[in-house]
Amino acid sequence: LMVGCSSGGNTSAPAAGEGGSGQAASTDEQEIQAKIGVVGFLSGSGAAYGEAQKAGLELALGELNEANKGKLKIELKFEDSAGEKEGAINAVNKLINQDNVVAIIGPTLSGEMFAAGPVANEAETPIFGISNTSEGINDIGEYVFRNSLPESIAIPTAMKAAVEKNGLKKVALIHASNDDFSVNGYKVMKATAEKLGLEITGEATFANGDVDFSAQLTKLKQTNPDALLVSALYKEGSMVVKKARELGFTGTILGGNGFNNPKVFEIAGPAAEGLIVATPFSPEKKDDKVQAFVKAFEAKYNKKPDQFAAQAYDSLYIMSQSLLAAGKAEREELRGQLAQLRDFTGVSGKLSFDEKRNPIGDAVVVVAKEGKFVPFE
Ligand code: MET
Repeated sequence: LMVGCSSGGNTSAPAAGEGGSGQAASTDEQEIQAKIGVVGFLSGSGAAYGEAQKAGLELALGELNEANKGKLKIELKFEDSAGEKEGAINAVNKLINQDNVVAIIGPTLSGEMFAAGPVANEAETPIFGISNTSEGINDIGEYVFRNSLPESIAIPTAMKAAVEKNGLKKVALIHASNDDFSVNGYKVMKATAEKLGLEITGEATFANGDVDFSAQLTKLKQTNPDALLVSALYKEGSMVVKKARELGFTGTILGGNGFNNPKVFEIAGPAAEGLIVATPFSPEKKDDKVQAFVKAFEAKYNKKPDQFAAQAYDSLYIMSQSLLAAGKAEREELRGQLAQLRDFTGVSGKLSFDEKRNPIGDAVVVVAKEGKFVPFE
């Protein structure tokens, strides 16, 4: 295993782990140099998730390096996993062994974290999920953290609201069977439907990469549900929504975390109207911190941030706070500080962490209206 020690290798600060004693000079006043790796779904069918995350991280990076001048300088090293387990494993290995990062943010998908998290955990390097919403992420090991609200909190919130306001009694479920996140979301949807006493009229699956959903949706429509519950990533999920409307389904459509990206409106077009999802972040929230973030994000990127940008932004603030508390950029000390996090208020809301480092927080329910998500009320 590599030494659990890191400082920016290409800065003027003494670089640990590159020969010599590996010890940074211990002048109290010295600026901490922290190199953090990021593994994101930056190309391929879910690239908009990774792009949003990169944008949120880079905005936070600029703000933090300015605010912490003389105390802490963070450098981010981005790696593209293309949403593939293999890609995530390779990226994590490279960041840990070649780039000698102090911690890793990402990867984007829960399935990628299930594959690459154990690698980081084994190498005793903190790895911090910013969008992994499946059950079981933190069970990978004690070096694994996340600030993303699990589906088990978000989906029931959305379903309860939809049942109350739209009077649902019968639901049909469809999900991507080859994606860990989509499978977990489907399980939560099914368990919640049972708990709420809803009748399940039918179920269907598809695979990521599919483009034709007519057979499944025709069959589900014939079971006459009040609502269609969709657990998928944005690309396939948006095509499912579009097709369901084309086939004449007029009931409620409710989706999981995968739909929290503006790509939904590009792909589904007007068919997105009425789509219900839960999210821990809404750029419309009347909160000073949220509005300051939205303003800074719009100034830099000329668009509004989505949930993925917000959680990415918050994660770097958590890293910065923990690195400053640790007083050095070392993996073990950083892990210790991250593990002590009990609550954190960021732009994606107030989070508490349970004894397994799982975030607990509130989701807001939003509905698609004229090309954007607005509060469902
Ligand atoms: N929430 C997803 C997951 O946990 C990733 C981002 S959007 C679908 O895999």
